[in-house]
Amino acid sequence: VLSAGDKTNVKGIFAKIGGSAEEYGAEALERMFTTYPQTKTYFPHFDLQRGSGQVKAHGKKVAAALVEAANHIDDIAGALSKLSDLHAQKLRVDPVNFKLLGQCFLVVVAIHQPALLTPEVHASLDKFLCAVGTVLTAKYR
Ligand code: ZNH
Repeated sequence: VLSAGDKTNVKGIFAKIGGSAEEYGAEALERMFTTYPQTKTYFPHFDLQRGSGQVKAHGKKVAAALVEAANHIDDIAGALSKLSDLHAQKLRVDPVNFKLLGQCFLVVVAIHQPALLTPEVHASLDKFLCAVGTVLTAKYR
């Protein structure tokens, strides 16, 4: 469960990241595909080469969903309800992969914003990304 402090930290870091979130989303995906090649199996229809326009566009969508979740941090399930349906009914991404992408996103933030990612903010962002993963896999059965 995200504490009041976690919520403040998460909103704060997204505010500071601003428009770079889109880039970070794409970089996190690239990092995930390189580090955990098994994750590529969900994207057989994508060009997954470095600098791929499809990965950039997808990174933008993922980042937008994270920003949306951060903006509705008291009701992440409501904010991502449609996306949760999509992942459960259509995409059926194995839940372990959400942890992998979350870790990659943390690494990307750490690389670009080392000063912002204090241990407290790191812990809060980690909890938040886990919460998003939980929501996106909540409707699996
Ligand atoms: Zn996912 C899709 C988000 C994770 C896989 N996604 C998607 C989208 C979004 C997202 C926003 C779009 C939708 C529409 O279009 O409507 N994801 C997300 C998030 C996360 C995720 C936020 C966390 C954090 N995913 C994930 C993972 C995976 C995935 C982990 C694997 C590995 N997704 C996916 C796919 C898709 C998606 C496959 C589809 C794509 C296309 O386009 O086709």
